[in-house]
Amino acid sequence: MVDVDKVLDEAGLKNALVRDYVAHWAEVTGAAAIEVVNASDDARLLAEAVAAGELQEAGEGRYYSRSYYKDTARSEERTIVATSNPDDAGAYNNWRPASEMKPLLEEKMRGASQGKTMYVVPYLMAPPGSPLEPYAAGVELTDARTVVLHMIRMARVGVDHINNLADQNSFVRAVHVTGDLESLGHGTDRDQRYFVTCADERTILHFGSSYGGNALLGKIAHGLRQAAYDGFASGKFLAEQFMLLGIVDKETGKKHHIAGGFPSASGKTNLAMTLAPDALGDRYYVEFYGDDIAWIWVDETDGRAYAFNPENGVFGVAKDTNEKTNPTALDSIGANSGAIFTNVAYNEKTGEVWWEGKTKNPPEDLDGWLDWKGEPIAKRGLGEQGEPWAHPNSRFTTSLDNVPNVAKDYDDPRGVPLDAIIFGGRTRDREPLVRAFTDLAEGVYDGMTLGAEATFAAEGVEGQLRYDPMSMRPFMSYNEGDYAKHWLDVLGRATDGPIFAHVNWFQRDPQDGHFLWPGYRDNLRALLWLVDFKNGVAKGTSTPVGFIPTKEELLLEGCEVTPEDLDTILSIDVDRWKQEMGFREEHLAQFDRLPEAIWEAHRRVTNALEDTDS
Ligand code: OXD
Ligand code: MN
Repeated sequence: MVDVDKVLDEAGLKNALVRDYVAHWAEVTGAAAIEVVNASDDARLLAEAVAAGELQEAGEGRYYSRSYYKDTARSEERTIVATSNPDDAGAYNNWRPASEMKPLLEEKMRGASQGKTMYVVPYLMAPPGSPLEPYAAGVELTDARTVVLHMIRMARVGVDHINNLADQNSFVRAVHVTGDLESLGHGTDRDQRYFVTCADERTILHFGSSYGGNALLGKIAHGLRQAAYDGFASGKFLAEQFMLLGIVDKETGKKHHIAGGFPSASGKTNLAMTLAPDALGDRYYVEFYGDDIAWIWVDETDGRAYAFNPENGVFGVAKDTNEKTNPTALDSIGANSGAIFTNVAYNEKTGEVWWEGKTKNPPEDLDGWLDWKGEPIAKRGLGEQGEPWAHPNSRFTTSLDNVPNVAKDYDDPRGVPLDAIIFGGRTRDREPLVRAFTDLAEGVYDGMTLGAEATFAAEGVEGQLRYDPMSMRPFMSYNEGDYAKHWLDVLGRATDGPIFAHVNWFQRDPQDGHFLWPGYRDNLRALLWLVDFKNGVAKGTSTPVGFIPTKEELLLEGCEVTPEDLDTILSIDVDRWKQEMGFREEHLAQFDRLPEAIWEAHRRVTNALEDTDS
């Protein structure tokens, strides 16, 4: 048996409730050793992971790892929110009673870390000193060293974060046990994996993975699911899967902040890290705050909404990250960044890494290249030639201070005042470049009906979206009707609240399929219009679905877009919109307790469309 008290004393871990929690799970999991982690342990842990073969060196000061090949993505179907209140059940949160799930998970975890070290990772999901700090502390217990190294990059890690809590009990208990990955029955009816957030007890129990959001519990499980629940239970804040950026006007010195939700594969990380287009670079500078999570609240003393990114790093999708799509990301994972790559292709002779879309073609010389499963590319049979080298969900992990345009005030505990909240899906028709709403209920309604095209037509009806309310579908931790009401309540307190808008970079020509808008850095032009619109400088054109820029209001200098394409993306297709309203009605009807204000917004838009000629 490990002498838990001795280890915790030596580590200076004083919080008595954390000590009880660690002792309990040390006994349950049967771990052979316990180690308390601070961020300053990073270099030693990296060296140990390399020596143990868990990481390989990928050039100077960069690292490479592979997960078990069936353990590559967040597993929504195995993810459960468990509470003692059945009213918490919603359409998406796979609600179960806590009384059923907690004993089940304890049973799965019993003895499952035998022979391993249980790392105690005290962390904070907020800039220290933030008004939301009482919701941000946690202690992850994990039996995987690579998970610890990821947590050090993605959160603020160290014992001080929990020793000094004003309320010593205000930490999230987050237990991660890897399990025997090869015998978990992934995707079968004997699947042993469970990823459970016991939200009303602030306890997270994840069993059966060592990858991504299934294992780094500060990120999604705490930063989104638990925090969203805490925000609702306290009535104080929102926790959303949003990016956060700032736009500095160098001429006037003014700065505006925009947060936004995008379903997966809609370019959220690229937008968060964007730079101004060359032609506008003398005047505008874009600052990065975060690419995945924002916590938002209203300061009633000045009536403004504020936001911060609770994370300390970026866990970015590698696929298609390149000089054009995201040069900032490439700069943040260079030599000596300490970046960790997972499930990309790796050259065991040179330490280089590669993923689909990093360059147009894969490296020509196959010598030393291994695919994400560790198989030599040069030995691939004919039938495997077209197989991807990297897994589509392969990742890079790097800390915020490696991002070249990270905002100077990214860890300001007061957060930054929010000027706009945007939603953006991937839609090949119907959705204009940008449409803005001045009404809170219409903004929340737009978020609740956010979606992206199904990747395969077979997944749904032609033209129908896979709805992903607020880009939170996989992270909803309580009932969606209550969630919409909570949005209205929180932001309803603002007297100078953010404007809302919907953006779409992905309209295509129906004939030849080309994208009508160049995208990437040019997307800033739509955001600049939105800022002008909020400030009353641009007036836009009123349509049933919001205000759309006029051509003259968009800053188009140096932008390669044809006048015809511009006409299309600055207008609305009334017939397609009418069809969409029918789909939306069905989608919203699945949520009980949806506030009347949201239904009213839906009816207002529907009626306005009915009154408009096609
Ligand atoms: C996600 C992530 O899975 O951000 O959404 O990792
Ligand atoms: Mn995410």
